[in-house]
Amino acid sequence: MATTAPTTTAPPRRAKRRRGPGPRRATGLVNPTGLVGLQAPETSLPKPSAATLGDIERKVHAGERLSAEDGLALYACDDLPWLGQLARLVQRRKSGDDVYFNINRHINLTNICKAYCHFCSFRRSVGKEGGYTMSHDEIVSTAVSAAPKGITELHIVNGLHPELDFDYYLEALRRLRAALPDVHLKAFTAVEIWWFARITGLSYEEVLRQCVEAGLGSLPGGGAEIFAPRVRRRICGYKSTAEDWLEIHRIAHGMGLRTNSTMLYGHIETPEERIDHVLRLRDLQDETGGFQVFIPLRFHNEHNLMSHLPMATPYESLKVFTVSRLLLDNFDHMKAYWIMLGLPLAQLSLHFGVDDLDGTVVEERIYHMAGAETPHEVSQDDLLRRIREAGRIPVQRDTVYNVVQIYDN
Ligand code: V47
Repeated sequence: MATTAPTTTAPPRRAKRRRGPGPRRATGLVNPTGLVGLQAPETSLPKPSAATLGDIERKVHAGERLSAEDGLALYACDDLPWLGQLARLVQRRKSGDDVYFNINRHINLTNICKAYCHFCSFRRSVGKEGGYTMSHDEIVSTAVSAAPKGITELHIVNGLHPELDFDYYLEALRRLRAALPDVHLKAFTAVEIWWFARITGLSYEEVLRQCVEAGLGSLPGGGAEIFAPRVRRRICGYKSTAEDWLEIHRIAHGMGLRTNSTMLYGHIETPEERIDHVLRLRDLQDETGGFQVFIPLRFHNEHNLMSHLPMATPYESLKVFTVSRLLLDNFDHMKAYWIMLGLPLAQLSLHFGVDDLDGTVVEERIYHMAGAETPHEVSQDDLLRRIREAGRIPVQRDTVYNVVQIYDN
């Protein structure tokens, strides 16, 4: 894969910038040097009483919805095994002993990005060392080279390139669909859809319609970060607001597209802000039913503007998984993205509400540039072994959770 400017069919440059319907905030680019003093919040939640926890346990057993206050009590609870049992109970009702995975390949078409998200180690500015943009030939050959592995999905997430036309992305979809007609194209976060609307002047709906026509199958869940404006302003002030992110998913669901959802945790957010985030997702899911899965993404702290922050411990990660699973009663699945957690913690999370381990991935850039020491690829045999070792049944799925194969022997 290219790490510099492409040598074959160079991607077309956008001739003229037109503003779309996205917000015309005077935000501008955030000065990246101004925010290195961001600190993790000092949180000391009052310990919940036995009666409060007993009431939550009763609600979970009865299938009653938990409130934001219940969520806060759960974050304040230190009894991780108890939290795990409750989360596993909720998960078991949804998917029993099945644990899903898919065979996929990640491709990041470009890392050139106009936004300065403080957690991002992947982005580069135009003309700076390490920036790359793949040509269409490179995109297709990268995807085709993964086909013998039996991939059913291409996961495509990119920077907000200030000079590429929307047509570069549409052409990438068209070329991939022509080359691999049976492979599902899960592409472009809601933030990218927002960006395409800005640079073309098209509505979100029209951007999505053109993407679907070119081959888009579903949207990945990235770009959500933390919805609370206090955090968003500080860590990713340039990109779309929470309202834009949610609106784009609402429109996508209305068009029949399934989408995923994420939350970037373990930096400057408070437990209250994590709860606000998942409850906003829960509200939209009540309205549309279009989310397939919730994916908590653990912040990785190397080579970015928040490197001074400690990373969430395994204990904290498992707590985020359990509380999220308990609050998101209308979500069928919760995914542990092993690339960020490491396979050992991802495996453990199967007893803390998780029922999906993502996929084989093959090559990953966003987290590895942020210091992730996990491998770039896991073999199917390794995934099967880890799922079985946890006492569960591996189920290969496609992107929209159709069962491809059950490994129950
Ligand atoms: O939005 C970026 C996150 C997301 C860092 O839909 C970081 O199945 C941690 O969308 N540390 C993009 N996280 C990735 C994404 C995704 C990943 C896996 C599965 C799916 C899915 C979607 O990556 C960004 C941001 O939240 N991110 N930098 C970092 N240093």
